[in-house]
This record gives sequence, C-alpha cells and structure tokens, in this order.
Amino acid sequence: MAKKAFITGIAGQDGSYLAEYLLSLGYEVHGIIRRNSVTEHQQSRLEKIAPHVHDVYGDVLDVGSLTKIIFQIKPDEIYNIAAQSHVRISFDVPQYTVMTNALGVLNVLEVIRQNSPQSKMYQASSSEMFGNSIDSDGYQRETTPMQPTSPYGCAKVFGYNIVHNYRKSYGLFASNGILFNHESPRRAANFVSTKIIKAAIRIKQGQQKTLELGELDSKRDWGHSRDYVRAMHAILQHSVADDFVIATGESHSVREFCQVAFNMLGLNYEEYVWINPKFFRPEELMVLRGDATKARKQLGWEPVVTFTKLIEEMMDEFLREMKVA
Ligand code: G4F
Repeated sequence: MAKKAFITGIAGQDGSYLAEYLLSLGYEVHGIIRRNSVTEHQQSRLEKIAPHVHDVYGDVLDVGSLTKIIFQIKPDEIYNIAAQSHVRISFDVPQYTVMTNALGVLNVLEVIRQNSPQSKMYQASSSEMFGNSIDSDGYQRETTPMQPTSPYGCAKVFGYNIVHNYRKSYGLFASNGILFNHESPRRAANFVSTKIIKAAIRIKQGQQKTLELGELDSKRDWGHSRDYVRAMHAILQHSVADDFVIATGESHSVREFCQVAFNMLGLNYEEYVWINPKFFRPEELMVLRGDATKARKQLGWEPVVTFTKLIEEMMDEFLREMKVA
C-alpha cells in the first residue's frame, strides 16, 4: 500500500517541490491550502501535479480542519511547512506571524497526539532562529545557541522547542529540519533572490531603470528548494526523531548575488542598485553559513545545486516567463 503524506503549505515553493518528490516516490499526497482573497495563481505551483494531489482548504490555525484531515487520513508522514515566511514582514504583523509560526506548530502536534500518534512529523525550522549567533569557526550548526533577531525567528524557536517537548513528553516521532535560505524559480517576488533577478531582466529589457534594495552586506547560505525537500523526506526516514541543519556551507552577500545576476545579463549592478532604507529591518541578521555535516553523515544528504547554478536556473526560467513579445 502507498505511504500517505500530508503537507501543510503544499501550494508554496517548498510544498510544491516536496509534493512532486513524494509523488515520484509513490506516495499518496494530501495537503492544505490557506484561503486567500486573491484566488488567481494561488495553486499555480501545483498545476503540473494537480490531478495527482488531494488538496483542500485548511489552516494551521484552524484546528477543526487539521483534525478532520489527520483523523481521516492517518498519514504516515506529516510535513508542517505552512508559515508566514517573510522575515521583514514579520515586523509588520508580529502577532499573526507568532500565531501561525508558533501556535500553528503546537496545533499540528496536538492534533497528531490526539488523533494519529503514529504519524511522523517534520517541522520546518529555520536558520533565522540563530540570529547573529555564530560559532568561532564561522558556521552555525545544531549546537549553536539561538538568538533570533525577528518576530519570525522568535516564533520559529518556539516551534523548534515545542517539537522537542512533544518528542520527549509523548514519544512522538517529531523532527526539525533547520533549513538555511533556499530559493528556486518558484520563489515569491518579495524575497531578495527573485526581486534581484526579475529587476535585472526588466532593466535589461528597458522596462525598469533602477533596483531599490535594503541591506547589501548581509550574507546568506543559499541553496535550491528542490535539494532541500529531499532532506525533509530523508529526515523522516531516519531511525530516530532528531534535528538536522540543511545548508550548502557557502555564504554570499546580497551584493555578490546582485553582481552575479547582473553580470549574467552583461550589466554592472553598481549602475542600477540603490539603497532604500524602507527595505531595512529593525534588526538585521548579518551572516548565515550552515554546517550540514550531521545531515551528510547520518542521512547521506548532499546539495547538488551551487550558488551560481541556482541563479542561472532562476534567470533562465524568468527570462522565458518575461519574454517581451
Ligand atoms: O530573501 P530574504 O527576504 O530572506 P531571509 O530574510 O533571509 O529569510 C529567508 O530565509 C530564512 C532562512 O534563513 C527563512 F526562514 C525565511 O522564511 C526566508 O525564506 O532576505 C535575504 C537578505 C536579508 O539580509 C535582507 O535584509 O536580503 C536582504 N535584503 C536586502 N534588500 C532584502 C532586500 N530582502 C528582501 N526580501 N527585500 C529587499 O529589498
């Protein structure tokens, strides 16, 4: 019999790649999609696989909808990926962010505990939990202290800890993937990767004159979402519930990202990129660089896509989409 997976946030970047990956492994895939007032494009990332996934409206804040699905399906694996995922916006809507990213995790755990305690649960924890805390060798790893610098990061720390608590208190198989930044052509337009590449294309096409950004010297460890969803699955196949850092180990600044992306179009970013304080965060996380040795050794996980390949793939896809007629 096919294994059953349930994904919260199935319509997002990670949810859609994960659904495709699990379908390719023969899983029966279920998911919830949060109702949004703009229906257009809400399910666009699922278009290719729509006939094969079972998706319904639901929300991690709506315990009734979670209970109904988890009680009925009794999934083998539950992936909690739903979140208010934008760090800067978490300063605008801190309470909503905390409800979704913290209380939402507890809701999923409680519903599992009461209705399907044999289900394994994956929690999308984040490198944003580390904040500006970094080990003396310049990396963040599973043992690095957490000092979050945003409401988003604070809420994710609660999610991470409550997973531990339910693992220890009730014996649930609940694991954290501490994922560093991961992008793809499915990344939304208000994350810096997509914002830079799309702007560079519009500038090249003569449709935009400048690109306004916030902090250019912050550094991120950028991987590809497609590689990272393989890690989510591997984490739930491990013999015991545990926590794993998922990262490439390479760190690049936002400035370098601009340089590489604009160069690909034969442009010098310095002529087009301006700083607008509007995009600064009240507190910035300056450096992320993950050490995924534990995942490499214990899960056999390796990222395939490099920093440059990631930008190339996003560039190729956006160039196709944005072709001027
Ligand atoms: O692309 P970003 O918005 O990603 P951020 O804040 O690092 O968060 C992402 O990664 C986390 C994992 O570490 C996830 F948990 C989270 O859900 C999300 O996926 O910003 C990247 C960097 C930041 O330093 C930001 O200040 O780019 C800087 N930046 C500079 N100008 C900008 C802009 N970011 C955005 N979004 N927009 C700008 O105009």
